[in-house]
Amino acid sequence: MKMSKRKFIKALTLSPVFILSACKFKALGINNNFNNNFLNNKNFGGTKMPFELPALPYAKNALAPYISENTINYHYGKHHQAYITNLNNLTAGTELVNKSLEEIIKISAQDKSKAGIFNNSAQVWNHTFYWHSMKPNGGGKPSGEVLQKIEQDFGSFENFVSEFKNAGATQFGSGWAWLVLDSGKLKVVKTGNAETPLTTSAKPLMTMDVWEHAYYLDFQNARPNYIDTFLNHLVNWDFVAHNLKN
Ligand code: MN3
Repeated sequence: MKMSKRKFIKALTLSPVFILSACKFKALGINNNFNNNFLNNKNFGGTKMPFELPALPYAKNALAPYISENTINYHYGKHHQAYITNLNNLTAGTELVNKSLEEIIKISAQDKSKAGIFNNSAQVWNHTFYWHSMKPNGGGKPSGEVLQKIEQDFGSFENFVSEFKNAGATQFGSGWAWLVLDSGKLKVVKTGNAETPLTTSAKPLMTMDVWEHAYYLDFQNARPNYIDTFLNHLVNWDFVAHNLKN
């Protein structure tokens, strides 16, 4: 489990060359290869500070009309970037220099004096994970092993949908809804603010940002419409399948 998270962290920044080859895979319709190559690629850095805003796995307008380019410009370009800038500023010259993002999250989670570092490092990780939890033409019912596992652990896909919707809708204020693997079983959990399952025994499989900045420009205050849209049109089940296996 530790290795797979590390692999993911190593995938936080994409080289332009890799984006091109990823697009080629996508054009060929080899989505699984695309994901595996992306997530397993160890040849790019970004695991240690100064951290950089990782490339999006799709164009900024690729999730439209469900999530607009305008939302991505603010959410990715401003909010995600701000967490990265804050994290670099807060850790510069401290003992956390040269720690990986995941190490910084785990260390700062246990130290109340490092709350600012925790909030920003976890938000960097959570957002990168969120961008990968979506894809153009995503959503709907998964197939294969993911569907089988969901039906096994939730009773039915409809039960999963209902639990996930409920988690997103009832997270009071800002936070996240997650599909995680905990002791071999799929579970839906919600976390407040920057909290992340990374600091628990559960392995994150996909996440949905329910901070207002994730949906306000496109859905105003209608969080339930955003949640429905996420489930029906955006979830990247290939990413879930990959995380489940690795
Ligand atoms: Mn956000």
